[in-house]
Amino acid sequence: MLTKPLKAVTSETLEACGVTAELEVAGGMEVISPVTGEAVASLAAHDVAGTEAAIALAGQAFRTWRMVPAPRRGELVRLFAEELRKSKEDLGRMVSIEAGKSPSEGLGEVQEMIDICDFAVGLSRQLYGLTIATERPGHRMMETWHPLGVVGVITAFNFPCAPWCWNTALALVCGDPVIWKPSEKTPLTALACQAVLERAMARFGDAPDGLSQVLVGGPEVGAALVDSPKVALISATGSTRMGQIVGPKVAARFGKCILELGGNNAGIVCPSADMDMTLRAVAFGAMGTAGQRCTTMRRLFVHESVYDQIVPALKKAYGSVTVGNPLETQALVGPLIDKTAYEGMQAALEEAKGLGGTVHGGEREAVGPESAYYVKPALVEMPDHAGPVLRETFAPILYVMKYSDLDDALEMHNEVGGGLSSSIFTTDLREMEIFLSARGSDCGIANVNIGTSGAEIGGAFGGEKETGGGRESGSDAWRAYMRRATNTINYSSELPLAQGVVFDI
Ligand code: UN1
Repeated sequence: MLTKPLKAVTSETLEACGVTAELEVAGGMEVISPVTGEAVASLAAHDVAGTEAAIALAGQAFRTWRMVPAPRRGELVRLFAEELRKSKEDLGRMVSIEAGKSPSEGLGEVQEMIDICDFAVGLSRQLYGLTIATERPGHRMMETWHPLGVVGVITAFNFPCAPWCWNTALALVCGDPVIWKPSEKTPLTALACQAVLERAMARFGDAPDGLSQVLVGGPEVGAALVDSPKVALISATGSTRMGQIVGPKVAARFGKCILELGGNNAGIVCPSADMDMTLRAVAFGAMGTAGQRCTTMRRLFVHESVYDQIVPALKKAYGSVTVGNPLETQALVGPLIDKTAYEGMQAALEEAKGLGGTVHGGEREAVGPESAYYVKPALVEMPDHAGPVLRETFAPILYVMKYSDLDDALEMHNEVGGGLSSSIFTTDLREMEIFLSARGSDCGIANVNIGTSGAEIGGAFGGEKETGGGRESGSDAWRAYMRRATNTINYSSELPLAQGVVFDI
């Protein structure tokens, strides 16, 4: 329970993290909490000149940091993980204040940061290249991975800190400085994370200035990062529309890009599915984080033989889910980020109705002030895979469709633009393997008997098609933050040319 005004809680939380920025700048950038719809801070924003200065400073930091041995760079990330553990409660609360997440989901996001730091510490001793057989006698061929350069990280409001950390923890061990442009909706969490990282840097001792910087500002700041040839890699999370702007700009200057964009994630419920487990997985996947994860489940294909079993149970779950203030109640579903999100949701529901959809829920809930947007999650039974079902609406809407043949379900499943996450619910080995096979799900994440959201950091995170193709976090995603050099060394006293070429002078 909160006894203080949200503004006071916000500044106390930031102070506990070590943020020293002025929070009441006259005419500054207003930060609105979706919990109440009120402004909790007003921040001084960076401009293009400030962005260029930050890029120059990061360039300097790169010259030093790239020469620090990777395991020593890992030590900084280890200290960061320690500091994150100390500030977990405060950072989790900041996420709840700024993004409206339930306490458990706010803390869960901070846990993802801790997890990727732990992963990156181990990785700092495992930045391996291959040795490769050479056709020339007395030669050795190998590849070396070197630090890449300045990394620009652009993040979205819905995950205000974890995606930054997936990038930053890896970038730091890989030898790269990071400049972070957080969403204009969630800059406070960014300042808090930066303050926590600065505590780790102070303990580390000799981290160069500008190794990690945060730029609070609008689209012009993001554009300056994207356009700068001095930023070697842009890692951007956000809408497909944003990716369509960022991708070509970075490509035009031959920069590197990791794009983690929209998804239109689906589940397939097969006749043999464990119904109780499926129900719980779908409920979390579709309603968790108020439908505002890029991995949120948005479409559900249900086999006709179990439709009358699962859909009534889902309706019941949707009817009973608690919606409310994430800071003051135990509600499972918090607010939408803003009015625009609410209007987008209502427009999609109207469109679905026009196409013969039956909408359960979706209405605004009077559980907060007029300026906050709390909604009951919507379950929509659709006669066809059409209209708004084919696109991502960043709100808690789950479209349910009946299927009779798994091949048809797969066809519809892969018909959309997004290619992020997917699930099949089955206990049939054949169905499971088909879903995971080359003719199955075309997504970057394909799950069995779990929902589409809540991925662990150990796997590579990202997706295909309009999701942008980038991979962050675990597996070998680290390679995107380094450059590869192929080295051939001649330790003989001859000079045999490759491919048998003769050139005697
Ligand atoms: C996002 O919504 O941008 O898989 C990221 C998940 C989280 C990450 C979501 N680990 O739901």
